[in-house]
Parts: sequence; C-alpha cells; structure tokens
Amino acid sequence: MTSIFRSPQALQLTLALIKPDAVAHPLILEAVHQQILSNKFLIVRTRELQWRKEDCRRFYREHEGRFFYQRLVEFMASGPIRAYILAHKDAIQLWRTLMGPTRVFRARHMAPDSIRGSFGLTDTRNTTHGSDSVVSASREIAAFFPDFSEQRWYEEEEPQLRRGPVCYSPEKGIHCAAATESPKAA
Ligand code: RTP
Ligand code: MG
Repeated sequence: MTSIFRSPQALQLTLALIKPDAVAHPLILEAVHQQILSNKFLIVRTRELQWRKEDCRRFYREHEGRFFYQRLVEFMASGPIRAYILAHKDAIQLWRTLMGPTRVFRARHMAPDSIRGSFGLTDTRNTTHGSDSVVSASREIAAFFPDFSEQRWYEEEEPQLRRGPVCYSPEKGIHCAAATESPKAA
C-alpha cells in the first residue's frame, strides 16, 4: 500500500453525518450547517442519502451486540441523512467537541451549547455522528464517498485549500480553491 504524503501542516479530514432526526427538521439542518461554516471547517464534499439497513449494520459493526445496536441501525435507516467530508487542521477533535457528549442527558448538562446539547432528542436520536480517529475517518469517508480519493485530494486539492484563497458555493454547499487571476498576455 502506498502511503499518502502529508505536510506537517496538512488539513485533517473527518466524516460528519447529520442523522435523520435533524435532517427531518430544515431549521435544525440549517443550524448545524451554519455551525460547520462558522467554525471554519472547509466542506470538501457533501451528499444527502437514505441508508440501507445492511450498510448501517456494516458501518456500526464495532457496536454489534451492544443493547443499542439494533435501535441505532433501525433509526439510521429510517430517513434521509446528510454526509459531509470536512477539512480543518484539527477536524476530528473539533467536530467531536462541537457535537458534545454522546448521551443527550450529559450533553444538555455538560455542554448545553453543543449540537447534541441543543438539538439531541435521545441517546440514539442525537443529531450527528463524527469519526473518532484518522483511521476511522478514512474508512468512513470511503463508505460514504466511494469516488473520493483521499490520496488524490491530498496531492491536488489540499495544498490549494490550505494556502487559499478559498470560496464557498452556497448552491453546492462546498468550498473550493478560488481561481487566482492568470497573468494577462502582454
Ligand atoms: P458517534 O459515533 O455517533 O459520532 O458518537 P460517539 O462516538 O460519541 O458514540 P459511540 O459510542 O461511537 O456510539 C455510536 C452511536 O450509538 C448510539 N449510542 N447509544 N447508551 C446508549 O444508548 C448509546 N450509546 C451509543 C449513539 O447514537 C451514538 O451516537
Ligand atoms: Mg463513535
């Protein structure tokens, strides 16, 4: 396997999901999207989809056998979700901090302004998901964005996005490197 060359300052990627409880409410969906933007994440890719139960089972296989597994799988396949690839120098930890604690009771008490503290309904219907490590992020990104090549992104897009300028397209809901003016011919 070839290793991906990354500069020490390279942006980190994470997978963020907005769960069916939030996607069902346009104002909550918009509020979470605005939190992503206001915290200076770069939105690399995004898509909305409905998950098949077998894909949910595979995605959450580390929790197989836990009491909440079946409930979680059923819920995640119950309606549309929105998936994002987010980039930031500390994407994984920053997104998890913004989400707040897994359990909604804790989130409301310990991090009332977090996404789960603000919008979470139950421990299952807790608004969002975030990758928990670099290895999980790569696996999860590949599961949701099979056409996305992390290696190519680090080679071609990441250096431009990191250096800027960057623009945001509200229609597409993603960021891209702004074209710099090419020098005019004499
Ligand atoms: P996530 O994977 O969703 O980003 O959240 P996490 O790392 O904080 O939580 P994890 O332990 O990976 O659990 C995945 C999802 O399973 C549901 N869960 N319910 N005690 C419970 O009832 C319980 N524990 C976990 C949650 O929906 C959690 O997001
Ligand atoms: Mg987790």
